[in-house]
Amino acid sequence: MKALILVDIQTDFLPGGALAVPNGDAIIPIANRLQAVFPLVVATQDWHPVNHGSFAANHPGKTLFEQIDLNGLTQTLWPVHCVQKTPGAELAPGLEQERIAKIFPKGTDAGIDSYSGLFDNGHRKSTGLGEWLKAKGVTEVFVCGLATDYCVKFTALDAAELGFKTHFIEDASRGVNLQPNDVKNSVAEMNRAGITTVQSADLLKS
Ligand code: VGL
Ligand code: ZN
Repeated sequence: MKALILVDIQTDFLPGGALAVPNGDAIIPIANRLQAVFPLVVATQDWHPVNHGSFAANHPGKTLFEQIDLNGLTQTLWPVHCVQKTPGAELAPGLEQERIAKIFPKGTDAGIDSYSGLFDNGHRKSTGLGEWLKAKGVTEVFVCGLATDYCVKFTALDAAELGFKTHFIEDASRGVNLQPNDVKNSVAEMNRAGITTVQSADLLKS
């Protein structure tokens, strides 16, 4: 069975949000159309406590987008975003949610970030998404959302590593590009890991 994984399509990642992804809102109508052609749809939700270690504000003297060591892992410092129970952490208001079977929160532990929707950045704990998909009989996943160069990429890489046939839906994703080629390099990295790049039109035409 095939599943669609909607990664972090949340208010804080949309234009005007705390960690806005350029043109992030452009993916919402595409994500809505895609949901109709999948038998199973799941979503991930960046869901940080206010004291999260990925927030620059929690490291006095450090600046935004600087890299630090956080409990043994390299961590980019982000603006405060997707704080649990705040409006910015909600799934985007325009995203249809009736067909989302389950939402998997991630980044809930203050001491470690979780770009992937499957495991934290140290691969120490599972979110349960991989096990849940396997229990449903899913063998093939299609990943899209925000942001291509962080949470989408790491979700797709982990899914491929778990043995799912994995696809990246390019036009249903947008990236941050802290460095100008980050998105391009991320797509290449996914492709090298055996993840195929597809466009929404390829999935919607059949
Ligand atoms: C994300 C940076 C920090 C993402 C989440 O969803 O791609 N990026 N937290
Ligand atoms: Zn985050």
